[in-house]
Amino acid sequence: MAFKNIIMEKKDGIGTIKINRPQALNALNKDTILELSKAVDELGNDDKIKVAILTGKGKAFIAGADIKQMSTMTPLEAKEFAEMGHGLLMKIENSRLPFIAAINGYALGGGCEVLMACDICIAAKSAKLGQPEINLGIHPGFGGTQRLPRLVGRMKAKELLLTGRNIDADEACSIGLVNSTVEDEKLMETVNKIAGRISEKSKVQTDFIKSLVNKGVDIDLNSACSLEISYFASGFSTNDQKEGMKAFLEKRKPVFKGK
Ligand code: DAK
Repeated sequence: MAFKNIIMEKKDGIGTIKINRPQALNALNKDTILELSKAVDELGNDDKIKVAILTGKGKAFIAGADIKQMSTMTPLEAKEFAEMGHGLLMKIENSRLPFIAAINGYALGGGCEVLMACDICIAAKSAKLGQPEINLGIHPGFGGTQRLPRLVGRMKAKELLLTGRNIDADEACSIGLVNSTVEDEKLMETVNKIAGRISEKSKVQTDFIKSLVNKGVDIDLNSACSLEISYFASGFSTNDQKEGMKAFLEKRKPVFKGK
């Protein structure tokens, strides 16, 4: 389908979604959230796609939810808007595809919340991240009060949420909010390299791993380990397991078919 606020590309098993509202620093209005939702569905339903990249055009990844649009919302409209945002982030989190966030600039408010729903996050050195909602007299509405403490711990999360202080990419990396930082001009090359590497793996297993980690961290260790045992066993019904082990024994590179 044709999109207005995003650009989607598919190449070599990698689906790239670029948010394309640079005039508003890629702020998330309702239309953009809907388009992102459709794009996430489309990539997830495309058998050829193994991994997705999310990035922004211009100097922002996403500078937050659209403040102009939010400024006149009634409580009911705010609820619907928050539900839309949560729906999108759950879709990314529950997608079979690993999502890599390429943070090319500002990732504030809703933008920081989007990156936290992704699986791997690489930031350009010049990126700025944070949850500045408190400066607008609100608190995060797309999961920031929940995912941030799970990622960086309660104390650090509360400091960032309560002060609304933005941090640079290196600090974000030091607290575990992003995986690594790279020089700005190396961002897409680095992210594409990681995506390329993942795209060669068994997509059954990339799906299992993502799902096990996401489900496992929210339940007790015993139940989580039982879940791992059952996924592990079902992996042995796949051709990819047979191919992976056969290739090892034959001293060659495996060719995974995702079955
Ligand atoms: N929304 C709408 N427009 C935005 C925007 C945003 N979040 N961020 C920037 N823009 C627009 C600016 O208004 C400006 O538009 P024009 O004036 O040219 O028409 C254009 O983008 C360029 O921005 P600046 O001129 O400000 O650019 P600078 O380089 O000077 O500054 C900046 C960049 C990122 C420091 C600054 O733009 C800024 O502080 N932006 C706002 C950052 C922010 O506060 N982000 C958090 C947004 S709040 C909820 C649902 C969701 C949420 C909360 C509750 N419920 C329903 C309960 C989520 C909330 C948020 O994300």
